Amino acid sequence: MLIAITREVSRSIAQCELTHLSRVQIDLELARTQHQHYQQALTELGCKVVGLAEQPDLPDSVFVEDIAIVLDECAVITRPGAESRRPETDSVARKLGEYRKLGFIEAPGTLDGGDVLRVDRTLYVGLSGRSNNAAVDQLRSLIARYGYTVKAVEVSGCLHLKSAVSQVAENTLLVNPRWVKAADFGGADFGAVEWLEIDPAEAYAANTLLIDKSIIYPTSFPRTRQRLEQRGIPVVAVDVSELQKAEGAVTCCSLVFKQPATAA
Ligand code: CIR
Repeated sequence: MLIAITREVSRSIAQCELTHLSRVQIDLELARTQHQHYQQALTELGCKVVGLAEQPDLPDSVFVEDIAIVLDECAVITRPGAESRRPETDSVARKLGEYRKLGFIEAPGTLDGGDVLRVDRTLYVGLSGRSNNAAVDQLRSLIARYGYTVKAVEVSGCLHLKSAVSQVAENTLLVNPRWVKAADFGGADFGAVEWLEIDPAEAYAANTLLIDKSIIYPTSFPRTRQRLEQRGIPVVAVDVSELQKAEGAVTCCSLVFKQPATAA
């Protein structure tokens, strides 16, 4: 059983952080409807959705991915790079504490979960505007005991590492080659992983949420979707236009992890 932690879209989402996008009006009701459809997609793919209460004063709190890294053995609560997002951690930590032992990133470390791409036992961490080397070192020392390798990689031109690269199948990564370098992901620990490039006309198309063998994927990238389907990757398409205006995507709206076998 997979658990997917989500959080209702905040009524203050119009005041969200924006780094690479200009502010445009967000339709709150539509954002909430789209978020419900996203949660339905998670349910259809076998997740039990655990919804956290809305945080009316925290505009970006729907983007729960940034607040934790959840592994089978533990969860690490981040210290988000944007100061406005740091109060989001308390309630996520309380919920995750029901499922995992917790570790914490501390100052001067800053880390957003959107910068962490796990492939098997390797965690790639994007050194974006949100995540720094101090956090990489802390993350490494928190999880090395479980046999994970933590590797910092350069990312430029986008908000997070997973804006530029995400996993779409056991052995395939979807990538925007303008924002990350394939060579950074090489090495013996990376085995025979293949790169699939996005359609160049769809810069934001590299973020997908892999659940088992299917991906949840925005409707707004039809060209890249065609590339994915040609590879035989099952796509569950969701319209997330309003969350995209807040610089969100599909990985960022959930924390998906295995329920421990011993949990009720
Ligand atoms: C932010 O700038 O923090 C939010 N407006 C968007 C966060 C999106 N998070 C993600 O893709 N992991």
